[in-house]
Amino acid sequence: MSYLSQGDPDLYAILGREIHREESTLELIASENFTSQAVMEMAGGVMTNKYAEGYPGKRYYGGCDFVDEAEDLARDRLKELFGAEYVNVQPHSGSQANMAALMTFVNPGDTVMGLDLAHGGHLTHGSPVNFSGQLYNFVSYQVSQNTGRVDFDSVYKIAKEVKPKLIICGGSAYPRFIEFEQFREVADSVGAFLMADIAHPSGLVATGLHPSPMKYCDVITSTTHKTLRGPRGGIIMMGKDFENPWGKIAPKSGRVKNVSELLDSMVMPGIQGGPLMHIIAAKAVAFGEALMPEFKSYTQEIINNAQAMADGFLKLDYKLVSGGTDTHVILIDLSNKNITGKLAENTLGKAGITVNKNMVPFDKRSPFVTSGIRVGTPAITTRGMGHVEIQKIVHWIDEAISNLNNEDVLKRIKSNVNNLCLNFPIYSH
Ligand code: DSN
Repeated sequence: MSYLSQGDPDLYAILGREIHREESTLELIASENFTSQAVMEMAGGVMTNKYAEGYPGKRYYGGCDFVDEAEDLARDRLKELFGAEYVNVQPHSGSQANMAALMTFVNPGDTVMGLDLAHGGHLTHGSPVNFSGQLYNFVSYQVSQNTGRVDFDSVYKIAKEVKPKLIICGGSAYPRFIEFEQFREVADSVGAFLMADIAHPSGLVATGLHPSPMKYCDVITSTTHKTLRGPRGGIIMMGKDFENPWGKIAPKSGRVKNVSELLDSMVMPGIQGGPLMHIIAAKAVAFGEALMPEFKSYTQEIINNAQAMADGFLKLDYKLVSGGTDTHVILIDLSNKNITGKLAENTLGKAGITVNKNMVPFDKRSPFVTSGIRVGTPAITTRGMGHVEIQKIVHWIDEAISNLNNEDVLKRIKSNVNNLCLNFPIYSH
């Protein structure tokens, strides 16, 4: 019996359509994944009922014994997963995590450097339409046109010129390992703090398949739902806590000794109220899963699949930003294929393949049109797809892009996609 089908048939039908979409199409959005049923059970469970402003042992509400246990477990598992001395598991999202970290380390008006959005950065790394670009004086650095990788000569030059208080490394569409060590050298050369946003590769970092930022960065933020395969949410970590260097005052608690206390108080009460305890508990479930040996094999397979996919595209004369990938992300520059990112996204959608249009470095088109698409392998790898399926998928993507206006071809690909998906069920129950 489904309570939803009885109580709200409209939403039950909508949910059914979404389940069908997820089951019957190929999810290649690099930031999406399919959580385990255990994670979903916790995320859909009774802890959604509980108010628990504060932190374990120091709440503003009674009745927090069991949510305290869940949050403590989430924090302990996360520390173990990344080798972090400090963690905060309360941010509702990656953007909230970034907001709390920025508000702790810099003041409004301060200069901060971040990767240009069109070069693989993120909205919260200084986009003028985001709080980050509005509150702080962001100066963007870019990738080199030749290599598609961060242009460190230029990063040094900009840093010397603008003397940032903080530099953010990482982003949303950077297919290569984030160069934490090199960024540390730049940050040290100008006395800046270094923040890593590992929202995309965090699952790969957790399993040692991507370098770790812990010893290089002052603060690290991430989401929990991409390669880490947890519920939607954010986290903040520090490899090592350190003394509050500015004598900053924390909201509510006043003067505090360590940066960890500032970060905690900036998350709550600084920018958030009641934590989402059902999500925090579901994060704990996901961190437990990520500590299992099977998770390392899974993340290795994500990378194998992405590299096989990149090779397949290169053979078909697709231009890949940076020439390939070290991770789960491939950024395809479609300018030699005579199709915009927007049209490619729509066309592939008709063929049952979900991707997102994406700006490419030095893109002349707007973010609503773009010259590229971003594809990623975390979700199809969770389904168990491997090398054989990757070859088919690359072929179908190319066939669809080459037959934009041929509805029959698109329909045939959709039916092939559907048949393939039937062999890789996500939620068999
Ligand atoms: N929207 C996320 C992504 O797709 O990478 C970043 O916030």
